Amino acid sequence: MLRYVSAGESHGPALTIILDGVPAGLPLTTVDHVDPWLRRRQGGYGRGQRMVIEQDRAVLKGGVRAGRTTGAPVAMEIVNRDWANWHDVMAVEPGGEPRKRAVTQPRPGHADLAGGVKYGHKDLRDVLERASARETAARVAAGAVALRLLEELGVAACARVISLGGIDCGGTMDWARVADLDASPLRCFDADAEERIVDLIDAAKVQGDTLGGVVEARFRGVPVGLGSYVQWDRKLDGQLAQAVMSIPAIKGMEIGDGWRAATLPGSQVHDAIVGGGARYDRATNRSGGLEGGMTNGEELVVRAAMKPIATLMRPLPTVDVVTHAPADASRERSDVTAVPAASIVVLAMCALTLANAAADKFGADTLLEMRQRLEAHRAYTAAY
Ligand code: EPS
Repeated sequence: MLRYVSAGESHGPALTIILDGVPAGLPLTTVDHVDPWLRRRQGGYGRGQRMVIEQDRAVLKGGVRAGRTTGAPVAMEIVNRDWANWHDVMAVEPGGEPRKRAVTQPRPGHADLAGGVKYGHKDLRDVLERASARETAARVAAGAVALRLLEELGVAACARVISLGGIDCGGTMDWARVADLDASPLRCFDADAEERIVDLIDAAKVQGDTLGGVVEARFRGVPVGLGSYVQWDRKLDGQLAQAVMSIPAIKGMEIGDGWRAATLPGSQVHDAIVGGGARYDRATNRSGGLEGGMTNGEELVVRAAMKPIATLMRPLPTVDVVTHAPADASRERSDVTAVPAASIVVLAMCALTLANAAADKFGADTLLEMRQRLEAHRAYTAAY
């Protein structure tokens, strides 16, 4: 089993990542395999000042020797460069009361109020520092290791933006152009729509507002039979939903045609099985590569809806948790939109889920054993 946990605050010294269950023998360096994903997460038009300060890099702290995983937990750290500006506010030592830069005016839509009530904080910074989407950098570092493992198993991945601020920019999926997405300010294939969206983001910034959108993660080369139908918590669609819905600001997710499928008759929703002679193909891939909670060998297509970021420069009404007087919600430095970044985070979380399912099916102590089992599975599938 692949298990991921993280720790660390947005303006604390660092984010700490532990990934347990990575097989031994996986070639892994942060420079080649993790940092490029961290860079992608930092990018995208509409990001705020924080992304100017940070140049996220992962430092391996355990589980790797001489560029190969050992089978021990993989530990990584991402230093927060902004920590240098927050020492006095975020110091771990006792003292420092009254606290500097205390937050008492909870932002609607953020974890502030419910988190303050739940953990008994009146300085809501104790909540927002961990609830901050900064934590998604840790997810991406862990996801990058999962992507590395999936790559070794012959799985290719792509993250892109489908719409932003209500403007569609999906265009046609094109695996040959996946590298171009890194050069696109919005990680999309439609350059015309992109220009209009950039204008929309500029306008939202002037208005002190924020924008959401829809992102997509795709995987191809996924073996048949990851996940299972036999028990509710082994269904891969359910596991993907947990992984994706846990990302800050994600409010919906779908697999394949998803919500649209609910509006169509069954004949236009399901994918005809074609072929012959132990060869099974699909005429379409409306199910997005998942049937009965299992991968079916088609491309896995997951989409997620991100709401606009809750920190508004023109804030919504709130109530101060100390004075109990009506107030404007607190303003923290933030992004106008982080939808392109969210595509990378969704990809990372799906990769962790898929890698876990692969470890479950082909599970082994070493990458070599895992590949041998995958090869045997491919031979069996081809003759089924
Ligand atoms: C983020 C870091 C944060 C925010 C943003 C995403 O840094 P700071 O609070 O210092 O500006 O820019 O977080 C949020 C929008 C949020 O609501 O938490 C990051 O690393 O992605």
